[in-house]
Amino acid sequence: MSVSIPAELISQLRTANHLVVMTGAGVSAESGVPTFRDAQTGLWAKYEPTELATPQAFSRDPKLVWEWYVWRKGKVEGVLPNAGHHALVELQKLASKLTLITQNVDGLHQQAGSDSVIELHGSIMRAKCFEQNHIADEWPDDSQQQPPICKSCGSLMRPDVVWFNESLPAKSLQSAAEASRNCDVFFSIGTSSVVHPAAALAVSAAESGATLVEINPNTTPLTHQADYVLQGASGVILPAIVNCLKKQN
Ligand code: BV8
Repeated sequence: MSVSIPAELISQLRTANHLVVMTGAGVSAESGVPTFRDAQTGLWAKYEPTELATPQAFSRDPKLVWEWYVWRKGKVEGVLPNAGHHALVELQKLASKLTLITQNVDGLHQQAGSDSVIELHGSIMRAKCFEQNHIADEWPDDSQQQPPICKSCGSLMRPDVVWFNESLPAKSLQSAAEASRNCDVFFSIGTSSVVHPAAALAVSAAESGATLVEINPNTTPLTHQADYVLQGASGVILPAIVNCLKKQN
């Protein structure tokens, strides 16, 4: 499937000093990971993700929320990064500087080989305890009790992700905000651009003078503000951008 990338975008990318890429669940869709707002399947069909991904839901029914994450973690284990993830690794090599920020919790950017990924919403591959944030060295055995108990303090274990109504990791958000204010081109890829404060980063970049590029098969609240709207799948568009950059001028 041939994709045409605007020549002026390619020339901007060639001369850019700093690219920022922010990804959402859409980048993992082509790996077979359901996006965050995809219809939940089976047992989970009757729940809204935003109702389960909260500390209140966990306090109300820790077993239900724990089991939802074990189900989602199972969906991610065994899937592979797709052409979009790999193209971002290539882009990081071609660019003078590229800061990769993700809202995803699936670890697929790291698995593809991207380094220093800023995970704004944590990782479903890690667990920590609810009371004191003790991070577990490995995913805790929950055969005896769901959720399992923290070995350090005895409180309940939970996934190391940022729930709604929880603050994002301060250092990650600060690095992401700093990069967004100081970049030449900001890519918003595979995100519905409705979750804050992540969604505000693209606007901050645009307000700081960056060229804004959106890659998404659908429109989002950001689309009207983007300088380039590349409507399509990231697994197709990102490799096309890398191929254009690899061609000599
Ligand atoms: C906070 C981890 C302070 C958990 C997640 C300002 C305005 C409005 C609301 C707020 C605001 N400030 C704060 C809020 C409240 C809230 C919020 O944003 N609510 C929204 C929903 C209205 N934000 C928070 O609570 C944040 N915390 O602000 O703290 C605070 C402190 C104390 C007390 C109160 C406040 C925390 C937000 C983080 C929540 N955690 N994830 C988990 O995963 O279980 S967010 C969750 O949504 C995922 O991380 C996901 O990544 C993220 C965003 O979703 P997307 O990635 O965009 O995925 P989605 O499915 O929506 O869209 C996929 C897109 O891909 C689509 O556009 C689709 O078209 C596209 N696509 C599909 N296929 C492809 C594709 N694109 C490219 N290629 C393809 N092939």
